[in-house]
Amino acid sequence: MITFKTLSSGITVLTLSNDHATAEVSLYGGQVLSFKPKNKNDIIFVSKKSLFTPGKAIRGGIPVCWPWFGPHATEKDFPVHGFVRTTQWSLVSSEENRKCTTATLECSSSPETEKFWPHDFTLSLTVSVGKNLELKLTTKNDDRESVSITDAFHTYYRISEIANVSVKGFDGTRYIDRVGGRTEKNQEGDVVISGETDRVYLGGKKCVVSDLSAKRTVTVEKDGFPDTIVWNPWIDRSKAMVDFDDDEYHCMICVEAGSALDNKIDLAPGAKVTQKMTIVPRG
Ligand code: TA6
Repeated sequence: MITFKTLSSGITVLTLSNDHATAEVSLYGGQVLSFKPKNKNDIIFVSKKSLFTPGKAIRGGIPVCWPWFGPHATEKDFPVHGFVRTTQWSLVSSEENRKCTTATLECSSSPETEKFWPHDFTLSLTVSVGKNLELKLTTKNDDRESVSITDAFHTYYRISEIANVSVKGFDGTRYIDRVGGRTEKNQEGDVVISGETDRVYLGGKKCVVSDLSAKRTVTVEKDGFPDTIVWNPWIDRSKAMVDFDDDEYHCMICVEAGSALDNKIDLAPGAKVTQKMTIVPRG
């Protein structure tokens, strides 16, 4: 079943529910805000201080970073992580079967998006809710010129306590450490967080976010996203964010499926690409 609600800010949120799970998706930003497997706690984190204000990105959920990841390459004043997380999307189709409930959202070029990116495009996001949560992002280049994009599903996971969480699957993987510059390093063992962390892991098909005290694991599978970004703001960066509570770094970790930094995707006129991420909860 799919139902709609409108928040006081005017933001419309879809609720997709079935026998397996319930999820919420905001049309503003095309952003998943919640995924609760039946009788379980939410897997997804949204800050209690998130602004939910048009013009500002929602702090939490699964923001879609597109058509660039991180700061714009040349324009300092352009929005970090692109502009579709502050764009209004529309629901274009939905479907339901025994296994899942699916909604497809779309946004496309407009005079507003052309201020930041002078290209015609159609971006569609398919969210399927069942035992797993599956997201598919299809970029179609409607322009007469070739375009290059970087992107990510900037997923915020709700966790019991950062000290009890590790991310498995990157032992021996090279990564770019973005804290205090940009240095390439090698991961040894599981990823554990004990300070500000902002890393782009280069490669790997899947990883597992393991939450010991919640006795829960979340496997993140991906296709078409060569990178995985792991982010926790820790103490000072948390304090610096107006839309994030000072202590919330304890109960979130971002593990993002991305095509970031130098992993640009080139699209000829008329070409399209589909990238996929599946979240598989256990426990
Ligand atoms: O994905 C990690 C990151 O790029 C960090 O550098 C950090 O700033 C974070 O995203 C959040 O970005 P935002 O623009 O949402 O504040």
